Amino acid sequence: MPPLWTSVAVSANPCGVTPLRTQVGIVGAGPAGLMLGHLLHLRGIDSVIVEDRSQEHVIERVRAGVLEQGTVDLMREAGVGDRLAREGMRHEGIYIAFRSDGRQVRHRIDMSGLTGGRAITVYGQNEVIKDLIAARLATGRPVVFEAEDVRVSDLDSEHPRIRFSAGGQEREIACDFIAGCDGSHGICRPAIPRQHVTLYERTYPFAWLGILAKAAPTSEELVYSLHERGFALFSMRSQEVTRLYLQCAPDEDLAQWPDDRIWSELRMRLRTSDGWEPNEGEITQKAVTPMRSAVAEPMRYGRLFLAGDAAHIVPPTGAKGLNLAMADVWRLSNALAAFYADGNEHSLNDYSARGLRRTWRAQRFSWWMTSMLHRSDSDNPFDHRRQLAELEYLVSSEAAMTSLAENYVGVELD
Ligand code: RFL
Ligand code: PHB
Repeated sequence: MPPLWTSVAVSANPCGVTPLRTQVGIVGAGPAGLMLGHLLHLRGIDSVIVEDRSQEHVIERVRAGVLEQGTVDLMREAGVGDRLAREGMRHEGIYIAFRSDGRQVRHRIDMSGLTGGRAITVYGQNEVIKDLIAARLATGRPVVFEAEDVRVSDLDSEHPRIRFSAGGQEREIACDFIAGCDGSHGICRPAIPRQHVTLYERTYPFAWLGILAKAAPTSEELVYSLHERGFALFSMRSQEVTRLYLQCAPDEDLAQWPDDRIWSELRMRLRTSDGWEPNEGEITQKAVTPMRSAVAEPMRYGRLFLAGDAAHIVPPTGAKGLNLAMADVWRLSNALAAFYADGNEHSLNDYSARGLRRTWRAQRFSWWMTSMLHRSDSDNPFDHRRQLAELEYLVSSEAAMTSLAENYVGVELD
């Protein structure tokens, strides 16, 4: 039988720290950790979320913008989709721009038409986080921000533990399970003994310089552009805020990028022959994001389950990271619910294999989008011609556009 949950403290351990008990200890309050806590709450399963940064920091971090249909549906069904329904911007197509017959041309891919009506929604990750924190606080279930020195142990026992200090006091939580939702630089994956996990990795020889600007978007849909000076992406956050990215060097020094230089480079890379270009405005945020692919196999060790960026990183060109994180925690919450219902471990045992199938599909797509749309110093003129030929084929073949569209809007949660 699964162990019974008790909210009272159990006996002190030899170190003198009185452990709390929970069913699922969650490390990390990003989209994965917060959504998992919420989905478990809906199933009546208790959790404690332990996050090492402040609540403000977690909310302010500027990241993803594109939610797949499955993520939007999941948020709605979980009761955290009201603001998303009101403020999210549904996009039924994207543009791909590249040089064709001597001109930079934008081509629309009708994603909804090619996928039986599926679409993506543009809604900032900050907004997702705000909605999930509000939902967590409303449940009264615990979430600890600014936890220091977070550690996990006893992962292959029936009671894995999370330890940390808060307010100068050492804390310990005895759990039935731990969910490692602590992102790519967290402590959970490194806590798995080396011989029990394999990391498959690839780094790219470029990065993205991303900005947020107070400027009304000039296109209703995203524009992914390959220019001879490198990749650029036009996106948005609202009717007043544009989000833009430029391919840059992985060690790019932001000090070398005053606002004028950023706008001039964006204009050059994004302007198309029909006269389209982004509006300019005050830049309110600038950051460089390195590009990396990584997959940890398996996504489980004993009673530790990895979810989201803790298990896999994708380059942002495919807009898949947050969506993969949501798919992981949906699957994990279902598996934990099945376990607590009747002790059935089948879905828990299947969690990693099913997650890895989805992850590798997203890895392939993200790698393909990245290599098709970026310039690399090691490329020669042959590679440039091949890239353009690939793009020409993409926008002239319904089969090729359908392949992009069905991967971009995302496959159903499975
Ligand atoms: P997160 O968001 O990194 O959250 C992990 C949380 O764990 C905390 N943490 C710890 N807590 C306790 N103890 C420790 N020792 C800890 N170490 C870390 C962290 O502070 C943090 O709060 O991972 P999660 O939840 O798996 O979510 C993943 C997503 O954040 C990520 O995949 C996306 O942002 C990726 N991504 C995109 N994904 C999309 O699906 N669509 C997009 O359009 C998209 N665009 C993007 C992106 C990522 C970007 N950057 C900056 C990497 C655009 C960019 C520029
Ligand atoms: C974003 O709006 O931040 C965004 C959009 C598309 C991507 C990545 C990021 O592929």
